[in-house]
Parts: sequence; structure tokens; C-alpha cells
Amino acid sequence: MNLNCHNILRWTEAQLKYTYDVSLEDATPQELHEALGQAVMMAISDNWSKAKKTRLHQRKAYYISAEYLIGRLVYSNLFNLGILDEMKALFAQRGVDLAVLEDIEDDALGNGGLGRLAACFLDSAVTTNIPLSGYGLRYKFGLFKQSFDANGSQVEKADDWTKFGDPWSYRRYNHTVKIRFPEHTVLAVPYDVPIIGYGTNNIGTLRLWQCEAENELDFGAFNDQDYLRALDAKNKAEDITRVLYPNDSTWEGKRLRIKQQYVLSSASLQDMIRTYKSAYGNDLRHFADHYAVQLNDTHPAMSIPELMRLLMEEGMSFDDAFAIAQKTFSYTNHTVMGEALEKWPLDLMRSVVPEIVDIICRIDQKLKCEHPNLFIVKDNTAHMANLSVYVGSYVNGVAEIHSQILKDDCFKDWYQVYPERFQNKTNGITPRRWLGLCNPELTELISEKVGGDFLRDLDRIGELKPLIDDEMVKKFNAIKRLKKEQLCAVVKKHEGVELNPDFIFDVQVKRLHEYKRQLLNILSVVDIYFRLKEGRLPDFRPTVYLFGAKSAPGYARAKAIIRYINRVAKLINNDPAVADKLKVVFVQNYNCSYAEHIIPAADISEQISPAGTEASGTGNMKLMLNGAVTLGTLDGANVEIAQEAGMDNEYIFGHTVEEINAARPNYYARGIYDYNADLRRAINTLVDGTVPTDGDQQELFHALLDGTNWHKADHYFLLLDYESYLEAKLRANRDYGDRMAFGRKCLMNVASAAKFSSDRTIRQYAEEIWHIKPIEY
Ligand code: 26Q
Repeated sequence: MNLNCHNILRWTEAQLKYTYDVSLEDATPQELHEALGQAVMMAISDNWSKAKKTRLHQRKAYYISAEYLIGRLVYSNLFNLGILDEMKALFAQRGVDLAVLEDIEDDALGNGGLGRLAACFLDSAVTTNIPLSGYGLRYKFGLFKQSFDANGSQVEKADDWTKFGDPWSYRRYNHTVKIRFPEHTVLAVPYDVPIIGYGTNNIGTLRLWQCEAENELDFGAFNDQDYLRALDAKNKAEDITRVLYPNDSTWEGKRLRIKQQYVLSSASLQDMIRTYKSAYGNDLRHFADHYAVQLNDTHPAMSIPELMRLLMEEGMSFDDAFAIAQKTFSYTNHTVMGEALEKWPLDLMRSVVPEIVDIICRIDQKLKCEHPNLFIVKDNTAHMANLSVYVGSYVNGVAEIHSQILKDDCFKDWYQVYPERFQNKTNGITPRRWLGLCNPELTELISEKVGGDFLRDLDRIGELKPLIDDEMVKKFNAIKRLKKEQLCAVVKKHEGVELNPDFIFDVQVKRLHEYKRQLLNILSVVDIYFRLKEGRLPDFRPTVYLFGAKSAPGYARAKAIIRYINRVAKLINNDPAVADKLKVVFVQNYNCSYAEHIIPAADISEQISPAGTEASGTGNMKLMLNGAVTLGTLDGANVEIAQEAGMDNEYIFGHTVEEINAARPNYYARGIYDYNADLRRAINTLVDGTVPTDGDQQELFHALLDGTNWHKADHYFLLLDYESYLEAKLRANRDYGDRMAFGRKCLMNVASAAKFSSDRTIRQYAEEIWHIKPIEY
């Protein structure tokens, strides 16, 4: 794109003057961000409308997702436009350091992996010129902001992300649609976010729906001086998109959640039908020839009956509507854990979306006629995953092992009937944000070697492999050291904790969940701590164990784990006996922007879920691309990471899926506890007072050793994998001593990361699921 940076600077100044009456020099970071954002929006507007026109009559795909974790947009947009450095320099000439925009908060309209994947996909689709648009919800409050109190407990605060404005979207009131519920009709107002590609003139669109009332004020009530009631309708409508549900693992049957999902589904489908009609006329029978829709998990699965409802409203028969829906939709599954699968009680659903329930029941009857052993409705409950498999073209998992488990277990009966529907699409990450933007130093080193713009074609990174020599390893090690220094400054600023960049950086960053086994990690650290004090680890290389994770606010056990880790950190960090060997830090409010600092600094990437539980993981890919070795199980995408980089370049431990399944029936965690004295001592710190704890750690202790009403003891097999985990962890620590050999492993990871570009993933979706081709611009 041919952009004039001087113009953007001038427009920024003008915006500052006219909206805030401040000069460039006096603007706050927030004012600067608003003005610069608006200037960039002006600069791209021609290209944006051109790209929309080019797509108009092409077969297109739509990604419908309840979450988009797009992070901070200002740097990535400038980066993708290719003007980040020049803009920094221009602002610097005016005495303004664009680093002040580090204060701008993330757009966090998502919980974790699933939402970040949606954001990476949009970046990749636009960059590779694949006609894909996104639909989502514009929550007033994104994922909560996290801090820790003096006890080390998580405290949540509302994320009012638009309080200073939102320069990266346009409100398009003229495309507002109505959504009907029995008790009220609400408006869904679209906000369009430009998705700026890298090295292309193409610009895509993410359309986010915001709920508003049809009539904001009830003047009858107002005239009766009943001011609160006068605002009822407004509040009830706005409640629907008020807040992102902060739960990413356990499913909750909440009325408001159905409403959210229905608004997302209905607004998006109405919008698609409107654009279809304007391009192809009123005959909707060819809808599926022009549109493919990808459902990001089952959160938007009501789109299926909603499309059918809209088609039938136009006079189409049930069977014809079914056939079109079946061709239009495909579904991506992101979890194998039963407790996360959406199962709506029909009565609840009927009170919110009665017509949708009728259609689901008709679909279910059709299914039961064809295949009596399959069901969508059972015990008066609608199983949204089954609906999505039945009324869809394809269903896919997000890593090879996960897709296999879907066929073998979760959807076994379905796989027998519809084997041709099942696919795999291993996740990916955008190398622009997760290398180019967050690690320009490593990007530069790679580009010196492989030349050209490998960020557009990550396959080229493989060309590094034969070129890795001592000189390159030394340069890599120097960069890693620099990224650690930079991270130390960030951690000092945000946590007040001083880290030493000479330490090994061992990181586990991801949502907090029992299955991700942050507790396994910290127990091993406690064990290492005791051993160090006993002088049993004389060659141990100084290591900082860094955690970053948010817990769902209602997930008591996850919160107890956070508290425990924070208290272990306090104990260890205050013990002078290990000060030169061991440090533990749990950073607050881990988010995209924090990730961009942590990931380039990591030496060791902890990916330690028991095999068969983590669908894919994508943090593992980001860490690999930045040259961390994986300390991980054969779970999710770790399997493919190890395949690509070679087992010798990772630290793989633990039981395989088959081994865990074999061990499960007779698993006796207490046997391991009784047998392994070091592990026992570490586990006992949950209850024996060595680590100051509260009653909640007792509960963790019992869940590990005795079990609960819900689960047998140690449901996630921490004790089963402990020995091989600690062995691998200490081996990685020892290997780090040979800086050249270790650096070579790291570089082999970088050079083997090509497969994990979301450009590859999105191309596979386009070819194998949506059957669409890139557009020539
Ligand atoms: C469901 C019902 C009610 C409220 C919330 C939810 C909900 C919201 C978000 C359920 C699940 C999620 C998010 C799941 C998620 O992030 N899964 C992750 O997806 C990644 C991308 O495919 C994978 O890499 C991870 O392995 C998977 O855990």
C-alpha cells in the first residue's frame, strides 16, 4: 500500500487539535491513540472500500465467532501497513515516543485460544487474499482485568475498553437489524473493524454487533416520573452485549448467553441475506453457492436453525432450507471435554427463542428417522455439537491428535455414518504479530539468512536449517538475551519484581485450568527448591519460572491454584539461600500485549496437559517460532511440533493417550504419593504450613489424593506424569549449560515452525472446506 506517513502525522495533529484542542506534544497516550487511529482509518479508507467492491460477486466465507481476541491494534496495524518504523521515526522527530502507546489497553473480546485463533485467521485470510469476513459481538466489557491482592488472590475488574473511544471501528447504523424475542425486540447495530493485511492492498472486515433498544426512553413512564422504568427497555437491550462470559471451559446454561448467541446468529445471517440479495437478487435457492459459513465451536450454532427460519420465512420448504443450511455451514470443535459441550435445556431455550426450538426439534425428528441411533435432542436437551455435525458439510478438530479423538470417542457414532465429513485443520498463528511485530530482532536475523519477506511465506523459514552454524547460534543467543532484558523491564514496571536476564526463562502462559496442570509445574518447582536447599542439585542453572494466567471468576479450584503459586513465589523469592538460583513470578493480567513481551524472551515453553486433553494449543506455536524448546506432553499440537522440529530438539515426557487410557481404570494416585518421598514433600506443602496457605489448598490436596464427588483422585494425572516431568525439566536445565548446543535446538525450533503459520491453516480451510480461491487484487 502506498501510504504517505507525513499525511498521517498531519492528520493526527489535526484530529488532536479539533477533537481535544491539544498539541502533539501535550496529548495523552489515549488522545494520541484516538487521533492516530482516526488518521490511519482515513488513510486506508479508499483501499477498504475497493476491497469490499472486489469481493462483492465472489464466493466468500464467513467466520462466525462469539470471541475475537484481537489485542492492541495500533502497532500491528502500522506494522502490517509497513509503516511502523517510519511513523515511529516521524513522531520521534516531533519529540513523541510511540512507545507511550504501550499504555493503550488491549481489545480483549475473547477468553483465550479460541478467540485469538479467530483473530489470527482474519489476519491470515486478508494477507493471503482469501475472501473471509468475520462476524462477532461488540461486548461493552471484554475479558476482565486481573490483579492479585496481598493474599495472592485473583481480583477481577471490569474491562471498559471503549472508555476513551474506539478509533478502529466505524458504527454502521444503516445496516442495523432487528432481533425479535418474545419479551422484546432489540436492535443489533454493526461496528466494522478493518482487518489490515500485510504486504497487500487487501483490507477485510470484522463486523461486531452491539445491542441497543428500539425505543431508548419510554416517555409514558418518563411523564409519570417513573425514571427508572423509563430506561428499562434500554438497559434490557444493552444487557445482551454488556459483557463477555469469562468462562472458557465449563459450560453454563444461562438465559443471557442464549440471547447473546441468538443475536450473533440472527444478525449475521440477516446481514448475509441482505448482501446476497443486493448481489444476486431475491432468489435464495443459490445461497450456498455463494456463501460458506464456519462456526467457531458451537457458540454460533443457532445460526443453523436461524438460516432455515429466514429461508422458510421467504416461502422455502423445510427440506429445501435444510439442504441449503447443510451446504452452507461447517463446524470447528475446540474441546473434547464433556463439561465444555453446549447442551441447552429445551424449556429454557423455548422461553427465549421458541421458533428456533421448533426448527431444532424438526431437524431432530428428521435425523431420528434416518438414523435412529443418533440424536440432537435427548432428555429435553439440545446438543449443539450434534446439531452442527448433522446440519453441516464438515466438522474439524484443531490438531491431528484431537481430530483423531473426535472420530474415536466424541463423535464415534457420527463418524460411522458420515466418515467423509470429518477433517483436521491443525491450528496456526500469524507470524506477523507473533514474530515480525514482537521480535523484530529475530526477524532481522532470519531475513539476513533467508532473504526476502518470509513473513508472507513462512515456508521459507525452513531454509534456515542447513544454515544454522556457530555464528548464527551466537547471534540468536544474543537476541534472546536482549529480549529477556526487555521483558525484565516490563516485569519490573508491572509487577515490581526484579528478574535477572542471565537466568533461564521457563514460562507457562495460558488460561488457568486444572487440565493445563499449572499445579504440576509449581509442585515441581517446590520440589526443586527443597532439593536445592539440600544441595542435591549442585549443577542447577538459575531459572525463573514465569506464570501468566487468568482464572474464570467462578472457578474456585483454579483460583486456589493461583493463590498457592503466588505464595510459593513469595516463599522462594524471600529465601536468600536460593536467591541466585531460583525465582518464581506470576505476572498479573496476562493478555496479548503481555504475551508479546514474554514469548520472545522464553527459553522453555511449558505445554504439560495430560495427553488427550488440550485440543491444540497455540501458545506452544508462538513460543516455538520465537525459539523456545517445548517441555511438553504428546498432546494437541505438541505432537506435530515435535514431529517438525525433531524429538531431540524438545523435551517430551509423560504418558501417551493410549497409556493414560490404559492406566485410568486402576489408577491409584496415593500409591505414587506414598512411594515418591520428594513428590510427597512437595504436595504436603499444600497443607502443612511450609507454604502459608488457606483452606482452599486443603481442597486441592484432597482432590489430588482422595477425589471428590465429581472426579476420582487426581483426575488429570499429575502424579502419574510427575517423575518423567521432573526428569525432563532437569535435563533441559542441564542441557542449557551447553549454550551452543541449546541455542542450536532453539534455532531448529524456529526453522521448523513453518507448518504453524495460520496462512497455511486458512489456505486449507479455503481449499478443503469452503472451496474458495484467493482473489487477485
Ligand atoms: C461456553 C458456554 C458458555 C460460556 C462460555 C463458553 C466458552 C467460551 C470460550 C467455552 C469455551 C471457550 C474457549 C475455548 C478455547 O479457547 N479452546 C481452545 O481453543 C484453541 C484454539 O483451537 C485450542 O488451541 C485450545 O487447545 C483450546 O483449549
